[in-house]
Amino acid sequence: MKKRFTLVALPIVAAVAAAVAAQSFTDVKPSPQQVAWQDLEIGVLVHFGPNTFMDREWGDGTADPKVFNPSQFDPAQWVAAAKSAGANYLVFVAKHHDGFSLWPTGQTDYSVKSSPWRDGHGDAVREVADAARKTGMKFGVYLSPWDRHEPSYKDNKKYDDYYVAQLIELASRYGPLEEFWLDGAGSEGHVYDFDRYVSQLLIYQPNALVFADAALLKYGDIRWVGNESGFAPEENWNVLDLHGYLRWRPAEADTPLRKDHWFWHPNDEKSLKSVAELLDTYEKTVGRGAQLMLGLAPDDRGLLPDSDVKRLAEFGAAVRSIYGPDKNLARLALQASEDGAMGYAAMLDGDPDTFWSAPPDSRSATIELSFAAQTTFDRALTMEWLGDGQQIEKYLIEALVDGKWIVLCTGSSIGHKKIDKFARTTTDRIRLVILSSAAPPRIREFQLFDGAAAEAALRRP
Ligand code: FUL
Repeated sequence: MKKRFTLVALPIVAAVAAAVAAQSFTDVKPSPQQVAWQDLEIGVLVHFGPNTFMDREWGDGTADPKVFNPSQFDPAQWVAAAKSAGANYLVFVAKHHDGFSLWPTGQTDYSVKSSPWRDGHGDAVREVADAARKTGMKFGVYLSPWDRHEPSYKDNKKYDDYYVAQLIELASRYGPLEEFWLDGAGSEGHVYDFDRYVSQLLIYQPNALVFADAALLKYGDIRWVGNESGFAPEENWNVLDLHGYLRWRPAEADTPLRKDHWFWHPNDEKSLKSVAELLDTYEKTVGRGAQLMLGLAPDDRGLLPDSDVKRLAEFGAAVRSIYGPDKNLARLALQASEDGAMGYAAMLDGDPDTFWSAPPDSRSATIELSFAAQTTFDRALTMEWLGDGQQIEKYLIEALVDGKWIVLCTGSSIGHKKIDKFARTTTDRIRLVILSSAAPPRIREFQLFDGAAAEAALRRP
């Protein structure tokens, strides 16, 4: 469970707040890096270290480095498994709270250098980064501020120097970092110089996005969703308002593949989440415009257990069996486009790089689509174009059944992606009605799926 950082920078926040007082949520725009990151949708967070060998979640910093000795360390296997689940980036825990560094840092001997693994010449960060990039996956690191081993931790200033030196090593040696994790656990009471940390990071990695909890709004680019159970709120805005300080901070929902366990533990197969649970998590994270960050835990061999590899592949297949591009029934509307659906081609073409925009100055829209034949579906997927900020505030989806328009679902925010499930419906006409929007509504994609049969099959034991 995360504990929050204590915010010590309120005067700065207040000053900036005054400068942006006139802003509203819908004025704030994402950076190009945030837009690209949100398109990644699924990532994995890999925990591996002395804890893996000691049946522990939180090491106290006293573990003998000699315990770290995986016999079959193979990050290519982790990456392949992550890809099969649909993940597009990987964040590696380079140092957890126990202070053990998974790369040969020059700042301490408490690292892989003092372990028997690769005779003390290994560099796990390098091997993981290389394996990820080889397959086109983006790479990032987690460097725990809380350090239960490092003696200088007692002295704020000295520890800042230590942390910054480690951060510079990671930021300058391993190529582009997509995401940098600032985890807040255990740190209450300790004062960190976040201004210095983040400015140093950005010198070496100007495009890196910092993950942090909402209390660190000034330093983060991505916000912790607020739980580790794998869900985002149904109404999910990308902008956060901290006492008048408004910033685009998309949510990342981190949750482990094995319930409550970020590190591997022996005889723990029972905690592996089922495909149905993972699918539910997907729909409540990605399907609510947040990023899904799935925790993976290689075992003491340095491999993901077969059960986990299998589950990741099953999860990826389940998502594709329901939401795969070949299952998108809205494309049929495009094909049956004589009544003008062509005007909506950009939102029906399955290509999120194109979007449909309502006319300038409009604040609502009714998008009506006809199918050539009666069509049955039970869920919709809508993506808002966010380049100019998040605008849509209220919408509903309706179908014409027996000559009457019936409401299938209603919603507030749409954001990056919204999945709405409703009663299975057969119709040849459907409407997406944007009831209110702060600027002309813009839709990247509107898709329809008939997922009930595939979902029932997944839930069968
Ligand atoms: C938490 C940590 O305390 C856990 O051990 C884990 O690293 C998780 C992802 O973040 O705050």
